[in-house]
Amino acid sequence: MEATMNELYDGIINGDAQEAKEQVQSALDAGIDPSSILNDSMVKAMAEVGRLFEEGEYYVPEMLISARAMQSGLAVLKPLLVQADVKAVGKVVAGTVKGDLHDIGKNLLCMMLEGAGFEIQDLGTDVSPQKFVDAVRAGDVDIIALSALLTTTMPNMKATIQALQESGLRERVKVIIGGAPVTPDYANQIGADGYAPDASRAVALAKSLLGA
Ligand code: B1M
Repeated sequence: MEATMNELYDGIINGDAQEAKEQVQSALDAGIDPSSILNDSMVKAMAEVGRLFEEGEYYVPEMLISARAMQSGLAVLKPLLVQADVKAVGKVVAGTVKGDLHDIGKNLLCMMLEGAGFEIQDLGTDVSPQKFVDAVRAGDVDIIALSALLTTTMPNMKATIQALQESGLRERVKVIIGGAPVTPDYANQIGADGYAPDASRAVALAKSLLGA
């Protein structure tokens, strides 16, 4: 069990997508809980990749291939995080804000929300405030979920909330925010309805905002 989790961790750090996929499957076959596979091995591996980048041992290409390995492991986990038989609790429009290309946390968020019965419209990465506004105007959206991984792109969360206000749509939706540099204080400061430190707590937050 321990060996599989270590090999998965190493597979992601080494950017070996095939290994990551196989080790997620082995861990599942060994009966390890999907959330433990995710949090105790995969998410930790990505944090280590970040550390290696900070120390100058990894460069952008290494971060990118680790991200690909992470995504290929997540694809194996997805069916277990997403159950098809839960009834719709509300609609969430999710995206990583303008200027920001990090999508692993946002994808995880979408998977978990979907697993909890939310309808998801994923706008992807580098999403402009106007695109969020257009999505709210177009449909029955209950929650806007904004992700940012860079301190330089966090201000685009504020810009998105401002754009919703200027379009007269702010009262129609709840706005939740998250991502590594984001804090509860920042959420208060920019007038978001809530902050969550990880994807599973974002699900609890989304449910509580809708009274579900
Ligand atoms: Co980038 N990167 N990156 N990167 N990258 C970070 C974020 C960084 C912390 C690395 C470091 O220096 N230690 C640093 C940011 C520093 C800062 O601003 N404070 C950084 C940098 C500097 C950069 C570039 C500028 C590098 C360069 O070009 N010189 C560049 C920017 C590109 C851009 O976006 N414009 C860049 C590029 C990239 C890659 C493209 C190579 C790749 C991303 C690939 C992809 O996403 N498809 C990448 C990666 C992989 C990382 C690290 C290593 C890992 C991120 C990750 O996927 N983590 C990251 C280091 C780190 O985070 N420690 C780093 C795993 C994921 C599950 O966690 O996304 O945090 P995370 O999501 C978490 C929570 O944050 C939360 O839930 C998840 C857990 O359940 N969460 C939410 C996220 N969104 C949420 C929304 C919510 C609620 C919770 O509600 C709405």
